[in-house]
Amino acid sequence: MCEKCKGNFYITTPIYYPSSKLHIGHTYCTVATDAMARYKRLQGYNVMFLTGTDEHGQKIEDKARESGVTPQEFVDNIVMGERGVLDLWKLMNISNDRFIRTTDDYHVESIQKIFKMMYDNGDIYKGTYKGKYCKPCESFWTESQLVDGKCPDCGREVQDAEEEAYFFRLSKYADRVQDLLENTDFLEPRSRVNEMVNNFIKPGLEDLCVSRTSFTWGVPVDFDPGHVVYVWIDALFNYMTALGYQNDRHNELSQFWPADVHFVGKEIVRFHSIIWPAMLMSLNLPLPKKVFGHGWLLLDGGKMSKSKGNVVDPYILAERFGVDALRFFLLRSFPFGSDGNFSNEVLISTINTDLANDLGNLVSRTIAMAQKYFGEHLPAQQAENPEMDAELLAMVSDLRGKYEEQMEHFAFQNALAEIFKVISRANKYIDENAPWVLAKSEENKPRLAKVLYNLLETIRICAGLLKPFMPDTADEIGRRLGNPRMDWDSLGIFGVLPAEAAPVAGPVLFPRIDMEKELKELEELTKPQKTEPELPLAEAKPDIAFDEFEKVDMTVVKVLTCEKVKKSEKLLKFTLDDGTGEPRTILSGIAKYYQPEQLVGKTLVAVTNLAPRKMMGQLSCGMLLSAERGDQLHLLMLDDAIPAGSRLV
Ligand code: ME8
Repeated sequence: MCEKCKGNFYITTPIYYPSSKLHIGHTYCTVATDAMARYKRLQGYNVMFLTGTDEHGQKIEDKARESGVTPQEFVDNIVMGERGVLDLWKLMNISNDRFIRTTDDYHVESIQKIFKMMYDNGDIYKGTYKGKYCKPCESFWTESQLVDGKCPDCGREVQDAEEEAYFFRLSKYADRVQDLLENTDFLEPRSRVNEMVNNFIKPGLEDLCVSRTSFTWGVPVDFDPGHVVYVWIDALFNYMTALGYQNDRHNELSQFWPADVHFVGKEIVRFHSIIWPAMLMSLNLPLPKKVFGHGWLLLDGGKMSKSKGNVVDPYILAERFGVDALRFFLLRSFPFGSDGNFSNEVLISTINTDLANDLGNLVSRTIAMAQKYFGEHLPAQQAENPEMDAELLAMVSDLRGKYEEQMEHFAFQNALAEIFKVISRANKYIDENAPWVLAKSEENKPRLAKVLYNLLETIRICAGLLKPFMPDTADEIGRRLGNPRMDWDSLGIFGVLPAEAAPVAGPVLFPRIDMEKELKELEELTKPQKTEPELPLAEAKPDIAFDEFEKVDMTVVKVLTCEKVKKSEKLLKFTLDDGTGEPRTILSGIAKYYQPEQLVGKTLVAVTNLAPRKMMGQLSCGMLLSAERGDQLHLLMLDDAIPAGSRLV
C-alpha cells in the first residue's frame, strides 16, 4: 500500500451474461459501482474495481448454435464487437481497473483447481441428480423450479430423470451462513436478510448440484470428462481469480481480498449471500465484507430484461443527452436499494431541473457576473456580511460530511440530494444579494466581490463532490474556475479558492430540453426494442418404435402446377412429379403462407403413403412436409439437384 493511501478498497459488479447486448439496467449497476470506485479514489483509497463477463452455460451454447457460430465467436462479438460490452463501458466512462472474462485461460485453469480442491476436501462429491427432465430443452429441473408442473422454459411436460452429477455440501454450511446473515452486516439492505433466511435457509438448504453433462460450453471437470462445472461456481470465483487466486496471471490477492463490497442485482443476492460464502468457508477463505443487493430499473412496472424484449438502449440515451447527464439521472432518480421506474419523462425532467436550471444556471450566472463586474479576476478586497452569508457558508462547510455519510451507505440518491440542496441555496443567495444592484455603486464592490467569491467557492466544492457521478462535467467546471484544488481534503474546507479567482466562461453545460419534442423523437428511437418474441413450441409427441417410423414413405417431389382451391381460403392444390411418371395431387392448407406461383418448380418433400382423403370435394393423395412454429410455417424445400422420386431415409 502506498504511504499516502488511506487503504485498499476492492469493489465489483456482477459479471454480465453476453447472451445479447447490454441494456440500461446493466448500465445502472456499473455506473453505481463506478461512482463508488471514483468516490473511494477521491477519498484517497487505492481502489481495485473489477467488472467482466460470465460467458459459459447452456444459454450461450444455444444462442451460438442458433446464430451459426461457435460459442467463443458468439461471446467475442458481444463483448468486443461494435457497441458491445467493452464499447459501452468506454462510452459510459467506466473506470474499471480490471476486466475478467470467464473464458480467459487463467480463470478456466483456476476454476478447475478450485473444483478439485473442494472435491479433495470432501465438500464436492459425486451423486445422482434426481429431478425432472425436459427432453426438448435438454434441461434438468427440480420440482420447485417447475411452473404448473411443466418445464419453466418451454411449458412442456417433464419426465422423472436421473443423472450422475457432482454436488456441493451446501447443507453443511447452513448454520454458519444463517449466522453470517443474521448477526453481521454482511448483506445489505437489511430487508434482503429476512428474504434469504426465511425463503431459502429455514426451509432447509439442500446440497447444490455443481456439474452438468447435458452441454459442453463450460469449464470441464478435468478429472471427470463429460462434466462441466456449474456456471455459478465458475462465475462467483471470478472475484478472486481476477486477483490471482489459483493462478499466476495476477498477484493482488493479499492486497485486495477480501472484497470490500460486491454490488449485485436483487435476483442474484441468493447466489452471493448463501452459495458464495459457503464455498469460501469450504476453502477456509476470508469472506467478502459486504454484499449489497440493489433494486431493478423497471419499465412500465416490469423488469427490463433481454428475454422480455423490453430493454432501453443506453447508447441512444447517452448519445442524445450526454454521458454525464445519463450517469447522473440513474443515480439521482432512484434509491439504489429499491426498484425504480424508468421513463423518458423522468430522465428529461431530471436533466432540466437539476442540471440545466440549478447547476448549469448557477455556474453560468456566477461566472458571467464575475467577468462582467470585475473582468479578469476578482479583487482581493472583499467584504463579508455574516448575516447574509452565514447560512450558505454553514451548508457548504457541512456538505462533505453529509455527503460522505450517505456515500458510505451507498445512498447515492441522498448524497446527490445533499449537493443539490446547497446548489439551490446558492441560487437563492444570488437573488437575496442581488449582485446587479450591488454593482451599481463603487462602494459596494468589495461586498459584490465577496458574494461572487462565495458562489465560486460553493461551485468548487459541489463540483468536486459531483465528480464521482459526472467526471467530465466536474473537470470542465474546475477548468472554468481556473483549475483550483478539488482533492478530498480541499472539499471539506471553505475558502480554498484563491481570493483573486479568475473564472472563465464556457458554453452552456446542460441545454434545456424541449420535453414534448424530445419525447416524440425518443419514442421513435427508444421504442422498446422488441427482440424476436419466443415462439411457442408445439407439444412433443410420445416416442414411437423405429419400425413404426419406417412405415412412413417420404418422397422428394417437384411442383408441376399449383393453384388456389375455389371457395377455400386455406387450400392450395398441387400437381406433383413424384418420379412414378403419374402426376400426384395433394391439397395443402397453406394458402395463407404462399402464393401459388411462388411454388411452381420447387423441390419439396411429401408423405406419399398416406391414405387418400377428400377435401372440398377433391382427392388429396399424401401430405407435403412443412416446419411450423407459432404462427410461422415453411414448406421443406430441398436442393433442386435432388431428383423427383428420391426417398428420404
Ligand atoms: O446475473 N435493473 O448476469 P446478467 C437493474 N452473470 N439491474 C439489472 C437489470 C435491471 N432492469 N437487468 C439486469 C448475471 N440487471 C450473472 C452474474 S456474478 C458472479 C454473475 C443486473 O447479465 C442484474 O440484477 O443477467 C445483475 O446484477 C446484473 O445486471 C447482471 O445480470
